[in-house]
Amino acid sequence: HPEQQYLSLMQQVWDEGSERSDRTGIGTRSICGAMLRYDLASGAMPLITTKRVYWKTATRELLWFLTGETNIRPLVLQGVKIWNEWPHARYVKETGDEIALDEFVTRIAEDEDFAKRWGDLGPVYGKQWTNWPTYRYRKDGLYEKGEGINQVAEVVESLRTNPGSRRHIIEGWNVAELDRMALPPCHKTYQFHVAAGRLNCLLYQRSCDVALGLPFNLWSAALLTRMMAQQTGLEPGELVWMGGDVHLYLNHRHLIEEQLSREPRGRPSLEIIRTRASIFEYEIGDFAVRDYDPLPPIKAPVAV
Ligand code: UFP
Repeated sequence: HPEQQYLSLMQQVWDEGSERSDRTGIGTRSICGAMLRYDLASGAMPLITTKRVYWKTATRELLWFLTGETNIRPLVLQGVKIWNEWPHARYVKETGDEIALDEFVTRIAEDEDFAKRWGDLGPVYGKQWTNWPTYRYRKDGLYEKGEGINQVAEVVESLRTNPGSRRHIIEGWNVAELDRMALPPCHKTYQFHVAAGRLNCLLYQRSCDVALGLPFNLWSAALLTRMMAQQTGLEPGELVWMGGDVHLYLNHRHLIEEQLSREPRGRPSLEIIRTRASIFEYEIGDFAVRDYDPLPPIKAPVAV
């Protein structure tokens, strides 16, 4: 079963990873470098079945990236909670107001001005993907702001007009703006590759929480590949995932032991019910997952 690769990676990191202290203070076991390969032919998706993965949440997040939005409000209004901790922590730190997370999130939903002031994550994925800032140098040696670059639109265009190119890249790691981002991009580089009418995608993820992050990241990368394939008239090919710092948090032991005792079941697939005129126009209802009958979710705390 293709999911065995994921489970083997989890086992390997847990058995062989070096124990290290990390930014969050929790501690991890970590290895440097790993690769997973998933064939996306016939709609197959790397959707983990040994615990329930909330693919709709991940899908809403990807669609939010594609809108270029970096404020959490549109996610909050859809009940997506994954980015809430960061703006909340910043608010508490900068104002000294010890408001509870739930209450903060309610204010983001109800008060548009408050959301504008406190809901933004800085120039994260959405901004870099669709509006990478540029600068125009002038004769006097100074420079001014140029037009932003929509990398996603450019890659769709280059896949259509120049499929053999080795430059189909979407990059999130804008070195000059890292310090303004709530979290520097984890899934930082996507490279697309066309061969035999199929669209392959390689994702380089610099930092990977194998237990909680990776199931989400695999789904999203495969979904993006499927959308790109539909937009460019190509068949879905392979998803190649590469991890840099690949780790498990020490407080995820119960999750890891439970999940490694489970067997993958069934072959989930994705049907894109509707073709949209551009990659920026898909909606959550355009996606239907078939044959997904996962084992129950396993709760564990996210390291922030
Ligand atoms: N993380 C992921 N995938 C993501 C994401 C975060 O695995 O898409 F946004 C994990 C990796 C790491 C932490 O455990 O979140 C980010 O911390 P750092 O920036 O210190 O690598």
